[in-house]
Amino acid sequence: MVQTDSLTPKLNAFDLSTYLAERRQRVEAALDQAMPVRYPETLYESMRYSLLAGGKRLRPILCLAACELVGGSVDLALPTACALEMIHTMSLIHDDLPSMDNDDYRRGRLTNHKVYGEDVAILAGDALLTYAFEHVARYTQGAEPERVLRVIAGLGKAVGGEGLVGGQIVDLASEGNPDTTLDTLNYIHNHKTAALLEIAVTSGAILAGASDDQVSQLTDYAQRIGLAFQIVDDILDITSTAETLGKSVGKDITAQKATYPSLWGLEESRRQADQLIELAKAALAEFGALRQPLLAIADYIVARTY
Ligand code: GRG
Repeated sequence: MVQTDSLTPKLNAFDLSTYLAERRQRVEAALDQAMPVRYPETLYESMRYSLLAGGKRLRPILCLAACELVGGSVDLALPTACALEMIHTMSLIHDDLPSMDNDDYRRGRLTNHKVYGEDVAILAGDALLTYAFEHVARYTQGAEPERVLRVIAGLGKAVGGEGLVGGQIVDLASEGNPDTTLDTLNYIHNHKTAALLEIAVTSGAILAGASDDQVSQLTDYAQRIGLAFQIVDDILDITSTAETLGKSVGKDITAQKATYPSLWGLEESRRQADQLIELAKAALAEFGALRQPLLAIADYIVARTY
């Protein structure tokens, strides 16, 4: 048991689905406003096609929750929250390309390159990625410039060779290799999945003026939910359906990809994910009642069905 303090009844009463629905709405509206169609229209239509295609909006919601946890406002972190979703969407567009995972469906609709062609999809990803940085720099208001710089540096690290790109290249190199080790699998997903979740959480806190100790506790929280998120993703690829996930299923087995279930089996994978979530929640022990959303989101990550 992690939650044994006097806050437990209040924390249990937290209504996560209302919270997520309200936050999603706020993020959707901000994304819609941030990315109007302009010339050259095909590019912007392609960017909006994927950016406004739904999705859980987990990264922006985590960013806003971490900002509020440390005493900041939603408005303070909203540009960074939008930038995180732009970066995440870019990574999905590029991940789905024929030269990467070669997927036809994402978020319940045809992938970007299936609709706009590979050339436009690559450029839409590039434009989303670069605009994300511009958006943070141009529209963040009320934060000390040094904090904004830290956020921009952190976003760059999370995307590049020490983040998404590093994880993706090791993932591609491991495809079809039956000897992929747990260390390699952890490397892939700490970079491909956990790195962006980590900067999502820490960026919100940094903007609100979190201390080094607080950032370090939130980093522990984010790395643990990040790995748990990926373990659940691997499980759902086996146990769920394309209709529920809005993307192809069973691809990991077809591509002979090492996954957590392929190394541990389904039951042990679930146990490991649960254990990581308990450790993630424990990392927030020193925060007060405002940690409710982050605790509930951690539970949601292992309970999710899509
Ligand atoms: C070009 C800079 C650059 C990077 C691209 C393609 C790539 C490098 C990295 C792949 C990263 C990737 C797609 C990781 C998978 C992360 C993951 C678990 C995605 C699913 O996230 P959800 O479930 O999706 O939050 P929704 O649709 O709900 O947002």
